[in-house]
This record gives sequence, structure tokens and C-alpha cells, in this order.
Amino acid sequence: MKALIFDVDGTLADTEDAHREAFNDAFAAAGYDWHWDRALYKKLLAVTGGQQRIRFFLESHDPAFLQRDDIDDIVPALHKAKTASFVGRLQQGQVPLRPGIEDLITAARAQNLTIAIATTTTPINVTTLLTANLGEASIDWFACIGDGGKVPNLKPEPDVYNWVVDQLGLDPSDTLALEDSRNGLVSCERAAVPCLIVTNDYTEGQDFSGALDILDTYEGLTIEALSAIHGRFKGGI
Ligand code: XBP
Ligand code: MG
Repeated sequence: MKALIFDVDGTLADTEDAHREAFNDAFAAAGYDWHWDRALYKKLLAVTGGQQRIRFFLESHDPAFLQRDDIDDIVPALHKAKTASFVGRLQQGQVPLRPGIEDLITAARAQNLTIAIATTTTPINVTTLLTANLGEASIDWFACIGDGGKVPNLKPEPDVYNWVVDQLGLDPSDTLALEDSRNGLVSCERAAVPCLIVTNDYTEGQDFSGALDILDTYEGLTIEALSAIHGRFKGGI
């Protein structure tokens, strides 16, 4: 195991309620009476990417809205407002890291184990989450940050993991991805990256067959334990 690759949303931090509230902020500011509660959002998480998620919502909620001539302006504008709200929440310290994550990052750095990030979210969300919780310098702790701005296809497509592994110059089998969702796991499988799942409230109960292990917390997890889990990988897609 030569590198750990961290997902962001649901892995570094339980971000999804802040994302959800930020979507609701954007809808309200634009004058739409759409409101995403936790039960609805759990279903909407089937689709990655904020703009894609808004369109997915409209497919069932208001298909006619999707036919508007200005839909390709409205959705990016809503998403821009959503990102501003989400980043504000991060800057206010509303989104802490998951318990155990900072210890794991510290342990990896102490052992000179390469760490990287593979996410489908918007780039500024990642850098703001890191700086708000770990300080400005933390961005440079990661050998590379693969995000939704760097690849054409989001998870569950393999693009972001392919990009990260390529940047690291490693064989995918020499890395271990830390993920929380089925979309993340499938992205890993398609990129031949070994994957450990650590669930959260939004993702527990999803189909995680193919994961090396399924845990529900990072607390107490050591590099040695991760290495043993990585050793179960049999390789291949
Ligand atoms: C995260 C996502 C993202 C966020 C919203 O998935 O799907 O779309 O929910 O962020 P993963 P944006 O943890 O698998 O990377 O609105 O910036 O897309
Ligand atoms: Mg995730």
C-alpha cells in the first residue's frame, strides 16, 4: 500500500446536510418553492454532481421546468449560488472532519505514506473544507487533488480515480481508496482501485459488495489496519 486516496463528501466529513441546506438556500434565494428534506436528499444522492442532482430532481418533480429555453442558464446559476452558500458554511466552521480522519492523515504523514483526494465535488469545496479544518498548509499535504473540475465524467465513472492514480504514477492496486458510497465504490472498481467503505447515515444499507471491508467509523483506525485490509485485494476489474 503506497498511497491512501480519500473521497471528500461523506468521507473526510459528513458534508451532505450542509450541501442539502445550501441547495435549499439557492432555491429560496431564486424564488423557487423547492425544499429538499433528508429523505428526499437520500434518494437524490443516487446522482453525483450538484447540477446533475438538480436536473435529476426536476425530472420527477417538475419535468416541464426542464424544457424551459433558459434551463442551461438557470441550473448553473442555481449551482453557483449553492456553492457560495456551502463554502460560507464551511468557512463558518459548520462542517467538522469525521472523527478519526485527522488522526489518520497525521499518521499517514508521519509514515511518509502518500495521501491524495478523489472527489466529484466542486474544487473550492475541497480546498475550503481542508483549510477550515486543518489550516492553509494542508492543501499541500496531498500529492494531488482529483475533483469534479478535472474530469469529464463524475463517479460512478472511473475518471477521477484514473486521473489520481495517473498523477501519482502508481499502479492502482498499490493504492487504497476510502469511500462512503456505492457510487464511490463502483468508480473504484472500474478504475481497479482497492476500496474500503466507511459508511455514514446517508449511505448505510447501500450495496457494498466488492468492497474490501465495510466499517462505520474512522475512529481508532491505524495505517497498519488499513494495510491489512489492502492486503485482501485480489486485483482486476
Ligand atoms: C459527492 C457529490 C457531490 C456533492 C455536491 O460525491 O456527489 O455532488 O454531493 O457537490 P462523492 P457539488 O463523495 O462520491 O465525491 O454540488 O459541488 O457537485
Ligand atoms: Mg462520498
